Amino acid sequence: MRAPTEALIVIDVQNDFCPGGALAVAGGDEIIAQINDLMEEFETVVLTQDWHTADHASFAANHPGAAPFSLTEMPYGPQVLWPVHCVQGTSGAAFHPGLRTDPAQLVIRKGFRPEIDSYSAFFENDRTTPTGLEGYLRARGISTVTLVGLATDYCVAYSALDAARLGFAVTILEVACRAIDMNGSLAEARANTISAGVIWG
Ligand code: VGL
Ligand code: ZN
Repeated sequence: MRAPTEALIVIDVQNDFCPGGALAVAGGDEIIAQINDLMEEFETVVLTQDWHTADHASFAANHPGAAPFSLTEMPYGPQVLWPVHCVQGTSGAAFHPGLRTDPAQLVIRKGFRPEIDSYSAFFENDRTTPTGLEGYLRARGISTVTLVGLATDYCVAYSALDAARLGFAVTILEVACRAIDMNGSLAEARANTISAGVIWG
């Protein structure tokens, strides 16, 4: 068992990020058994769930003429335009059926404001609008977080950067993550998180 000051944060293990899903990450389902086992080690387990409105600004389909995976400029900075994914209440937004959800005490939903995307479990992409996870972890005496899930180079990495910035000790357990890896995004995520003090374990 880990110390009670440690939390496991499971990022976006949802159908749309697994093979067959709308924004499938290669091998996304391969990590599930290991994540399920890992939940046994932690008293505090948090799941995140990407949870978009159908009119969400991060969807290429809502930008006439824009191709999925192209870049656009939002008021808060550059934003990748994604295929429609994880729409609230759809089966694509549901957790993968193989993922254990009973051990989790908290599910953080993110990306539900139509005008702003939210990769990180802590802040939306403006890096200032909080999800409330920081307060939850601090109130429970958590100082160390282990991050697993999908996708390594987007939601896992952004969560890790924010957690490190907030002063948590952070490990990305890479064997229990899978990446989108688009235009060098995985190498960039690795470099940025390592500079921020994140451990890749
Ligand atoms: C994610 C792209 C769009 C992720 C979520 O979970 O990494 N990536 N929405
Ligand atoms: Zn999303």
